[in-house]
Amino acid sequence: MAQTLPNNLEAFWMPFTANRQFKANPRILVGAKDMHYTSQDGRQILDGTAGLWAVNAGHCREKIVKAVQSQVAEMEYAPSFQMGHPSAFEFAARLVNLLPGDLNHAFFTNSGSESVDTALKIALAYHRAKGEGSRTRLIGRSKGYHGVGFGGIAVGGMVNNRKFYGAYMPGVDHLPHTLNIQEAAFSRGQPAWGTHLADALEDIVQLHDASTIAAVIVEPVAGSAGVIVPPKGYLERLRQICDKYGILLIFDEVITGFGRLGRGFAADYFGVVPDLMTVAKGLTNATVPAGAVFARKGIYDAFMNGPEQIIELFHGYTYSGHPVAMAAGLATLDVYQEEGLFERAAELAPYWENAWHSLKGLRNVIDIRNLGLMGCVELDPVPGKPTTRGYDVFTRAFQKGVLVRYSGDTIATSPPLIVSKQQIDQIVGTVEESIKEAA
Ligand code: PXG
Repeated sequence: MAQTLPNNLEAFWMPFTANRQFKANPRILVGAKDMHYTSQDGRQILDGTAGLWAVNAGHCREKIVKAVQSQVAEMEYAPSFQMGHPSAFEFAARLVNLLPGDLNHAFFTNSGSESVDTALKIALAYHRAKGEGSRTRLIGRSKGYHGVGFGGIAVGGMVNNRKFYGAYMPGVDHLPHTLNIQEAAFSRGQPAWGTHLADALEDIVQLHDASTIAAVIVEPVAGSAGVIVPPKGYLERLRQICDKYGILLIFDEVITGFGRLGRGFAADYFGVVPDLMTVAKGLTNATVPAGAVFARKGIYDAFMNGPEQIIELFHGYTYSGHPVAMAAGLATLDVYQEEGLFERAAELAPYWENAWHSLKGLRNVIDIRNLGLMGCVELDPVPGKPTTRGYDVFTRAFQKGVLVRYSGDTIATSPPLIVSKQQIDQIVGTVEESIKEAA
């Protein structure tokens, strides 16, 4: 059903978008079902990115739509401060059942950025509650993306997300990122090179002393920076060093959570349980904005010690545990489970890997990286004009009916987990054609 384009695109200041470039040549989506968007000019666009790494069960799934419709009609909102409503407790209980280890508690937020800031605050307050208030330093990683709050950009490592915003938060150090095209280009899955990079945490401890360090936050697989897969043994080593020094390990699973790697969470996939985990996106299949932080039992318990009439954590959002988000989330979990979508992603992962790596040798392709149903192709930048080749490939693919993400000269993909092999071929084939045609 074609809809008319509003005749003025000026008022909406678009996020993470070259506004003038977009408004001169807009790409407008007006409908969505399963694996496809409908564009404003009436074309079916195969969704190679699950929206923004989020719509893991596919678009407009009937069960989720109905759950949202009925919740919004029954009780559209109820507070979670000093009040409760059943679906928030039910959703939290079902979520923690899915999680590895003793990640037994869920704190609800509205986005990945809020989840990150929440997790950092819990980490700081936890040490204080344990009588170790000197542990205030936070460690992120170069090329990390942890959303756009001041906490998230402080621990994040993407320079354009940081350099405009002053001094953000003090007391933050960064581990080196693990991308090394010279050593590990075209690795299938986890690269063999780079485990030693985790030892940089030891160096930071030697510099500042463990007694000053609260937490380390990393994406198990970096998404936004272009599918940077951890070297074999790297996350295990980070876990060991954190344990040795009493430092909390936070996994930011906003992208890797909910089946992206073919298991519930990256923590399951890698067999490494963090102390805190942040999620959003796939939590509600992106139907309603929502995020969460999961905490291990010992962390929650550390807060439950003072007088019972005192609020244990002075933190929360008007919309924490919003009933419509909880309804969407419960229905989303049903769909994931009834359709075995995490297992489906695991079954498709080898096919996905082969499809992407078939592009090795194509002109201008300098690396291909993949894990689970995440994949990316790194292009050699046009000399003196970084990002133009990535944009060229992205717009050509869109014209050919496939939505991919481009970030600089990296083309990234992460389809809904309901993708078929034929659709994988269409995504990869379209990217191939677009790379061949692009300057
Ligand atoms: N952590 C991670 C690991 C993320 O990927 C956030 C936190 C922030 O989530 P919110 O909900 O506040 O946006 C993210 C978000 C992209 C892209 O294509 C990635 C994200 C968002 C938009 C675009 O790289 N990730």
